[in-house]
Amino acid sequence: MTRLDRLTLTGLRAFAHHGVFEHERVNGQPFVIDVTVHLDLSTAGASDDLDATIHYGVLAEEIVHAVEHDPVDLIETVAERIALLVLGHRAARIVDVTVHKPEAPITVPFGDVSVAIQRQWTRSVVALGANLGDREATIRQAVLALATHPSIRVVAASPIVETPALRVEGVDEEAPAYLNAVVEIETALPPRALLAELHRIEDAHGRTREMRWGDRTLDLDIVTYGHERIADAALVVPHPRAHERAFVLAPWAAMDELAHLPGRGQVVDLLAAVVERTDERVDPYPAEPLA
Ligand code: A4P
Ligand code: MG
Repeated sequence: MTRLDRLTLTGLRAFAHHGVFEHERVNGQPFVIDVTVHLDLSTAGASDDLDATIHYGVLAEEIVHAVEHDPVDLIETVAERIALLVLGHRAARIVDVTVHKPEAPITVPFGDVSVAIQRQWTRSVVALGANLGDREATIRQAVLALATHPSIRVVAASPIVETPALRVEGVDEEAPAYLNAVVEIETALPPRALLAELHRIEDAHGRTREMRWGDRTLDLDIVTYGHERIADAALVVPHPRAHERAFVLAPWAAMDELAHLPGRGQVVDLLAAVVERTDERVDPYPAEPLA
């Protein structure tokens, strides 16, 4: 990671209609915002070039505009919105956002109430699979949908491979074969928001869910999210089966021979173990590079 410096805006004032009470939505109230952007300012300092940093005047206006539109219930939601906006600036790596609501409807005397969040661009590996429809076109469109999302950047993409369908009962040579690939992304979205975005892209490609490990037009899985370990009802990261699947490990190793799966080891070693143990085939698939 390059050195990180800081650009700070404090006490930004906005008038908005956020809140759970009807009178808050009708009358509005003041909100005060503090933002610290962590970024590398050395190039701007050496070159005196505004394009190498973030224009604080423009940023301040963008933040106030974002706060003053589209009322929501929670200042948490407002903070999340501001964080995504700030991280949309190319130079920003990490952002601290505090949203104060000094006139919040609290029935006892108080000085201030606020929430503070930190968000950052995080590396993540996403696996793609398709065994119905125009598989290659679907995978390409999914990568494009990721690449054009304002809070996602595609850093690297694997070759596309062709693999026999793995069912709950084992490899099924009779089922339509899969095309699989993985991409490495950077995202400003927190893990659950990233998952929601992947589901949205799956749904846009006609994904249905009739049976576990059943045929599908598109499957998008989060394999890793930074070094984070997550295990709740909706999301398990690293993906609990990635370490034992040739259709994830083979394209991943081809994309990045030094890749590491947190808690499991080097991807090339995991792949060698799977090849040794199973009859899962991974065939090259002739296609233009994904990214
Ligand atoms: N979920 C939990 N953790 C994650 C995560 N890290 N990434 C939850 C994505 N989703 C995650 O997934 C079911 C639920 O898992 C989601 O609602 C999400 O909240 P799903 O996509 O609806 O269903 P699924 O994919 O059938 O389930 P599952 O168990 O995740 O399947 P897998 O393990 O992804 O396997 N054979 C070949 N050759 N190639 C393939 O790509 N894929 C599968 C699916 C089976 N056989 C295959 C392939
Ligand atoms: Mg899935």
